[in-house]
Amino acid sequence: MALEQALRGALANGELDVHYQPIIDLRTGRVDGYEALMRWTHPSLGAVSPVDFIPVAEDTGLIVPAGAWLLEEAATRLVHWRTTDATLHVSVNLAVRQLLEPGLPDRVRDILARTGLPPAGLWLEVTESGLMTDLDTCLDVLYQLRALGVTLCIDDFGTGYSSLSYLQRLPVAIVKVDRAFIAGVGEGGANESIVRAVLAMSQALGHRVVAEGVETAVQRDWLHASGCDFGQGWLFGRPQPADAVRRPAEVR
Ligand code: G
Ligand code: G
Ligand code: MN
Ligand code: NA
Repeated sequence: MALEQALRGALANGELDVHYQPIIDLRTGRVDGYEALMRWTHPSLGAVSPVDFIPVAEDTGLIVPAGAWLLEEAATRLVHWRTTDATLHVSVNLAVRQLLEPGLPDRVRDILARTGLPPAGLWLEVTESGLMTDLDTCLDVLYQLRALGVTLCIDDFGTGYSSLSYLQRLPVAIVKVDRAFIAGVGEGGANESIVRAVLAMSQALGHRVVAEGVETAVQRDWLHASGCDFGQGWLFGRPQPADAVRRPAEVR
């Protein structure tokens, strides 16, 4: 189909780009790192939403070369940014297709070696729903990745299984709470008890928590007061091209 044909040429034609969205340490208000998000601008279609092209990239397997390109691009960028702030991290989404591709841990190890990014400076995000397609194989790969020293995150938490026993089996250090649950917190919304439960569960397992989709100061303050470690969302900054991104020096 048309999108698939167009996407096949995107990587070779230099149509892919990376935007970066800041992830804020809620205790200090400082930028702790960035999530790298893939963007595609086709010469005639214009900007194609990741919501439309990521699933196509996954189905066709194009996510494997595109994801490898993104990993290297983001790691290279971070090494550059770390010359002025040596603690910054970059967080990269991994589709299940990438996890299941043999050799991912080797690829990640190569990229870390070539770019010089310390392993802990790389966060890798996987979704609950993705892992469920082949949990045993995914777990095996996740353990290999963790052995490299990278930081693993469960993304979109709350939208899938989200059980305590499931979370306990995953070798992750970070839980990213889906933005659907962040709406209305601080205003007495029903989500408050859900987010409190996720925070308690994560803390019990020793995981740190990122709240996604933080749009207001009220949400930020409630999350901070409730013990959430990090926030990400339009309040702090939208995903932007590397040269436009908010840098850590701008304390807010
Ligand atoms: O950035 P928003 O920017 O619109 O992204 C929409 C969706 O696309 C999100 O669910 C996000 O996780 C996903 N996405 C963005 N970039 C990547 C990527 O590089 N890899 C994968 N697997 N998903 C991505
Ligand atoms: O699925 P994932 O969480 O990786 O994708 C993040 C998506 O959420 C991106 O599309 C990004 O543009 C979007 N996003 C980031 N911050 C906000 C926010 O504060 N509000 C809303 N509505 N969307 C956001
Ligand atoms: Mn993500
Ligand atoms: Na998410």
